[in-house]
Amino acid sequence: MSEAIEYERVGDIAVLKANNPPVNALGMDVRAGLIAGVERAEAEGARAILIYGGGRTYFAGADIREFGKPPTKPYLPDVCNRIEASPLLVVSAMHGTALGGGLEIAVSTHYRIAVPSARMGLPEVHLGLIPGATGTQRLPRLVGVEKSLDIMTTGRQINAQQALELGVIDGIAEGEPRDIGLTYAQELLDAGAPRRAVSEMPAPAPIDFDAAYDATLARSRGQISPAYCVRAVKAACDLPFAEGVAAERALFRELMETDQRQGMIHAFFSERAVSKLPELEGVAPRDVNAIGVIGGGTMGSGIATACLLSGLNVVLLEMTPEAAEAARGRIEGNLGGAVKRGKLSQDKYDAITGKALTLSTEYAALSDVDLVIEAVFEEMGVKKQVFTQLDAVCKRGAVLASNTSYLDIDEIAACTSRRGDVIGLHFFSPAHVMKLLEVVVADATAPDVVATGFALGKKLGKVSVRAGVCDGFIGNRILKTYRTCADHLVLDGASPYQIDKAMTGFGFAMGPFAVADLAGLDIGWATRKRLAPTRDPRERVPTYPDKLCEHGNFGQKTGKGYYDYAGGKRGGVPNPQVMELIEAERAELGIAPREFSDEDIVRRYMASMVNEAAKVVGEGIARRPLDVDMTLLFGYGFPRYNGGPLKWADMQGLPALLDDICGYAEEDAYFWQPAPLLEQLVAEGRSFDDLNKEAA
Ligand code: T1G
Repeated sequence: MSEAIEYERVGDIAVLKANNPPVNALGMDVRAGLIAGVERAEAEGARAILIYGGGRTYFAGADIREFGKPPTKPYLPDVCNRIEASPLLVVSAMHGTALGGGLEIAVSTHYRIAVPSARMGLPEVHLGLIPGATGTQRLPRLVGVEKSLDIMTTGRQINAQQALELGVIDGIAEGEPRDIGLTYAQELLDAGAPRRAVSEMPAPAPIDFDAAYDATLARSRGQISPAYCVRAVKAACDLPFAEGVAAERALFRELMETDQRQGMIHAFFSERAVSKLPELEGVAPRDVNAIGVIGGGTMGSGIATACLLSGLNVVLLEMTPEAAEAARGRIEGNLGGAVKRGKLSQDKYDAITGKALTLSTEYAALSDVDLVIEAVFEEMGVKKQVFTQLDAVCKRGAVLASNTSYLDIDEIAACTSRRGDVIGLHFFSPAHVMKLLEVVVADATAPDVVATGFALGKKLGKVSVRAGVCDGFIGNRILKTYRTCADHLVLDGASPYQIDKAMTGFGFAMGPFAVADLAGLDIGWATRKRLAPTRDPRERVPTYPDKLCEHGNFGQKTGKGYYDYAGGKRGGVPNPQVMELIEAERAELGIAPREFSDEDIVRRYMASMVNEAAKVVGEGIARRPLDVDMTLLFGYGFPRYNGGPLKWADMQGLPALLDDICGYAEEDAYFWQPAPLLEQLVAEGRSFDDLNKEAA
């Protein structure tokens, strides 16, 4: 018997306990162990079988590490069908997160009980797949088409109470899974309960599947697996069970071969790998219980909100009592949103805004905090003043962090007597919502301070990425390049609106010009002015965006930018002044505008992103290609099903991309200088993924 499934007899009940930490993934040994356990129970004359998970959870799904490799027997659908076909009464006792194949195993058993904290779901769409072990055929029989499609196409988890109300489980009981399972199985035996095979239940009532397919595709922003769920569930209505399972298998296998599946599984593992830094192994973070935040503007109050929501005490410093109260208002507004969304109880809201938050105008109030995050005006002189004060008042060992989005952390550290304690913690607005945190490591930053930055990121529920010091670190540096590429496309003939449409077609939620309107055009304007004195004369920099700002058009915050929001239409309508400015500039530059297809636009935009990303990795600003991928996914809305720009590049083929870049360089050699790392990988026939593997 495989130790992945431990076998035990308790009276008439055979107990199969999963023992495959950390999440009882349904790897080959587990699958084989389940079948062997069922067969042994039947051979020994048991009357019932109890299946549950040892450790932290019932089966959390198929073993994702097996995907992309040749499937090994026994296949999971066959395991599910074999469990259900047993003449014995088969019971599941569920805890933790029964997900994907885990829930498919559970609904193949005849009865299901769960502890109150159990959660379950079919999250396969988050991996670019659909449930592939009969879930699309059994769940609709249990809960109906519409409820099962909601669970499958969103991939969301449901809690035990919701599962009970839906009919996914039969009961909820306090206690250890083994104990509540044995009790329930014995009750069923004593009551003479019949086997209850879900596959023998009547096919679910159909819906308008064409409409459901189209609606699902429309809201999936280019991702295809949610709509494939609709096709699989349709098979559950149209076909006998066994044929429905075959139809599901065919759809599953089709998706297994897609780039979207590759991209999303890359994202799944990279999201976990990105905060695992070999150089931090064995390095203990410093204790952080009380945080100081300096500056209560949008960023400062967002950061304070994130810390408060994570149970940390916060001392927020502002210049005046009025500014401090305004910050409190922003924080209470942020928290109030969480209460409205049911993410925060009123009691917790009261505790946070009552005790955990302290406002002050005196630096002395920071004398006892463990870590300070500065979020004041983005000007080096102001930052240096703040850090000089912090150096004077903060206790020894306090970590001094700046939330700056591009300024030099080494220069900031140099104005203190404790350079080892200084680090960058770059949050993204809104800081209590956006998951990305760039942990910017300066030359002198101590390893335990880096570890503290990552520990804080984990506590705040962030995806933390280690970044080196350069203008814009990882994300904003790459953003500046692909935004410039978009500006060049506009000068040469494309319109901002065509570019936005092309990039939303690629999978971004918003195109670059709509994003600029959202963030505020004055930010880019200030950056261009800041960089102008040191700009290389070969750099093509359009002037139409500056003219747009000079007319007071800063985007959504002023009601007009690339788009005009006056009509209240979501997303606004094109602002006619923009094309006038663009056409005037083209005329001034003697540019005859040319046609670009959407494909041309995507190709250039992405080539510029990949090229700069390769420079960022090559220079060591990002440790690995996956660090760039996670930065773009969690901070810049890069479509998850493409895995990230460098995963996408690998799937496109690096030689073709390099050829494109060399071709574009003939038009503008300065902007399109190929990244040395990209040239090296192409010369050596390697991929960015190879670098990820080497760095693991
Ligand atoms: N396979 C392999 N490894 C897995 C895994 C899985 N399904 N789930 C987690 N891990 C690893 C993870 O990489 C990490 O490894 C460690 O376990 C802890 O995970 C046929 C096709 C269960 C909610 O999509 O959602 O079934 O980094 O850090 O925050 O229809 O893991 O320590 O080396 O995330 O407590 C469907 C995916 C699969 C569930 C726990 N199931 N996992 O979260 O820990 S497809 C899923 C999760 C499928 C069938 C289809 C979460 C979790 P390491 P963690 P956590």
